[in-house]
Amino acid sequence: MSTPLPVDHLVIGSGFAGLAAAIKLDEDGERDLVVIEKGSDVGGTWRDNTYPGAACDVPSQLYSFSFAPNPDWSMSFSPQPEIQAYLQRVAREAGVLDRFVFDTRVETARWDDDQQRWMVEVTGPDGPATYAARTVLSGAGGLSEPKLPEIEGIETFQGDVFHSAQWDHSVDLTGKRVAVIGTGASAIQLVPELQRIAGHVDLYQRTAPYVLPRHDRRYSSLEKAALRHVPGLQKLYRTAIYWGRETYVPAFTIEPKIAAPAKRMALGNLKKHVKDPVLREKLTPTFEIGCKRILISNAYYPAVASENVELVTDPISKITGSGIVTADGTEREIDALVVATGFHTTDIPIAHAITGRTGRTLAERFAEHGMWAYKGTTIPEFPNLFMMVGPNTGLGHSSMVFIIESQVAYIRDAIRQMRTNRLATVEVKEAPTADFNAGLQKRMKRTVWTTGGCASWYLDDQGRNTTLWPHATFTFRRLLSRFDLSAYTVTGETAADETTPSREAAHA
Ligand code: N01
Repeated sequence: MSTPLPVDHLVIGSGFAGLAAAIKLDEDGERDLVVIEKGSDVGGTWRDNTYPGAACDVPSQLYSFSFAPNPDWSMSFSPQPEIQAYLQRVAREAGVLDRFVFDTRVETARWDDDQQRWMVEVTGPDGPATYAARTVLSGAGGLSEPKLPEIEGIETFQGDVFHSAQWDHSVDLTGKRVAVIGTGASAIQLVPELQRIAGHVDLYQRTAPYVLPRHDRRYSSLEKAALRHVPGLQKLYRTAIYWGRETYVPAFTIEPKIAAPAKRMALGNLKKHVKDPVLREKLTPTFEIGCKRILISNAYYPAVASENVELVTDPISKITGSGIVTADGTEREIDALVVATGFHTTDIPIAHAITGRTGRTLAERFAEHGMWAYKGTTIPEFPNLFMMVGPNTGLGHSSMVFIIESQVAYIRDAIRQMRTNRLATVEVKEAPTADFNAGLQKRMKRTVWTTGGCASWYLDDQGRNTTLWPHATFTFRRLLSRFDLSAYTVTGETAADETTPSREAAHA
């Protein structure tokens, strides 16, 4: 076995979260840091989701780092290639890329209580390696592991088949008969693109979503110049969008009736674009708006109403070598199959890879009570582990970048306090974690995600919402504004900690 490489901080993933952590820790002078990234580039979900039509449904001005404003967004809702290019540029300009290790996967991370370090096994192009890290910051993402549908016979299909998050650009779907399974946020973006090029599209819908109009527009050169040159303008614009979005929170978390105008708007959008009453009926949601993610598109309903698209609502019973069979016995032949069936959200793969102080994996710990964490970030039994986009940090209404920056601020403060107080470890206590989560789950009872009459990826198999944040995002920011050491059990540094060579020294 190779000698472990000592490192102060090991970050998993280089999406928005991993990148923000690397940049901000670097600014704090925490230079002994490595970012392990399984892909060949930065970007996370924005690197992976390259399906046609992929774009953000949160306004670009807010869906970007507060510390790296971009006056050059072309549209009010950015397309995926622009977000990916933005992240590449931010990483390059921050000068942190020399600490990124690409094409390398974290296999396991195990807490070694004697050494008070995380032993992190990775596999990269040169084979396996081990890091001995003081802290691990996971930015592995909540929507990173594609979820494939468990449908009888899917493995026997002879044509091309791929998940929306693993789009196979080598397959030309022009003129082909294509089936799409799923009608979530990804599907509604890719279906209009497929409809334009495919010969025929069968769209398999299990649950009809609410789809609002997408108020998207191109920024003029004048607007871009103003955002670039007028002091404070872009910040003001971002702030206005932020507060506009926060006004949605009560409709999700307190009283769904407040969302009645949004519901009317979505049904009006459907009525405007779909004239056939039978099709319209099939596309009409049967649950409260907000229970599932509210989608936005101007192109989806017109695409579904097109001649070359069939909306199939009969349940799928099996997939054959050449088509899909529904419960009524109909088989529809296809050349290619796109599964837009979402992600593993409440059973995140990284939880199986991380083993804490007591010898239990995160997944085993979560099995007790569902995914949980203190302030979405730290977990009892897992010293010096910080999760970004952890349990109950997801949003249905605003930008995850705001949440990520709040968590990064909390983690920076933790690391600062560890340095100042010469602490080797910080581990959140059980009681504050249990209290925090009891409060969240109590609050969940009245949210539309619980009362709205739908099944969604927000809920785990016990019906607990372990994914979303049920308050305003400014509440989250306030809660994480300072690392509250009193909620943690700590141990002091030993002489050995002080003499550990830096990673650079170990490499030299
Ligand atoms: O996945 P989803 P997604 N047979 O889980 C259906 C983010 N995102 O990739 O509703 C048949 O929402 C399932 O049906 P049902 C965003 O947070 C953001 O679309 O469960 N159907 C559903 O229709 C989003 O919420 C952007 O009944 C099956 C669909 O597949 C999250 O990613 C863009 C099935 C899955 O929808 C996930 O979105 C895209 C089966 N066996 C995504 N299994 C932005 O713009 C599942 N389905 C920022």
